[in-house]
Amino acid sequence: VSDTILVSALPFPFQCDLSHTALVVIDMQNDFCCKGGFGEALGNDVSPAEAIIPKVQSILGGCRAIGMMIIHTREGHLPDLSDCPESKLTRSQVNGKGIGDEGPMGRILIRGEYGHEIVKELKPLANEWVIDKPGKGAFYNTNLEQLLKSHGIESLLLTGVTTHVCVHTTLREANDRGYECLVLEDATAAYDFADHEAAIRMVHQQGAIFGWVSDCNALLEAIQ
Ligand code: TIU
Repeated sequence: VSDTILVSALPFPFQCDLSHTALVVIDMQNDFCCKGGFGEALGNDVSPAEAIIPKVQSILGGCRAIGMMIIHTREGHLPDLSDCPESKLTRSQVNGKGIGDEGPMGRILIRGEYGHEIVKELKPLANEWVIDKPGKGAFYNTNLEQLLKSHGIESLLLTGVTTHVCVHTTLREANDRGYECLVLEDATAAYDFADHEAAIRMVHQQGAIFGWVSDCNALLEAIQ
């Protein structure tokens, strides 16, 4: 079955077959989207991440309605930190607090803690996939590639936070593996808008060097 759509995008329209496309919602966790989490511990204002929750919600709704494969990712570590490189642990320490330390939402970036959970508005449904990743990219030390291959996925719709860190790393890893990626500009965010803007430009420059950029309205219009 071919269910090809064309989405208005930069640098030119994005084409995909919906039956071979997955929505990826990256790291929409309390730790990154709410006050008191890892994002704030690193010295950021997390409000831009919080602000995209309704946008991601609308995309989730649209993709759920057509039965698209949905994958949520979470950045985080085992309670004993055995999957966290010393380098990451050391550089997560800003103002005396970092990964594994007690924060207002439990131990920062630790699996099982409240801060590590996906925000309640975007809670994964039982039939959706959740990828726990120790790195910024969703492919490193996870079974994501195997999951995509076994479901015949060729194209990815990317949403979540932060645009220049985990979204970009995942995008680059996916692009190198041959996936066609569409980033939804208004369903992604960085703590500093300049980082978001630059990251978005880097996606579609040089003839879609990493992929395409579109927005929620254009995607919803194309899939409805
Ligand atoms: N710090 C920052 O911008 N992001 C992260 O550490 N992780 C994600 O982007 N998820």
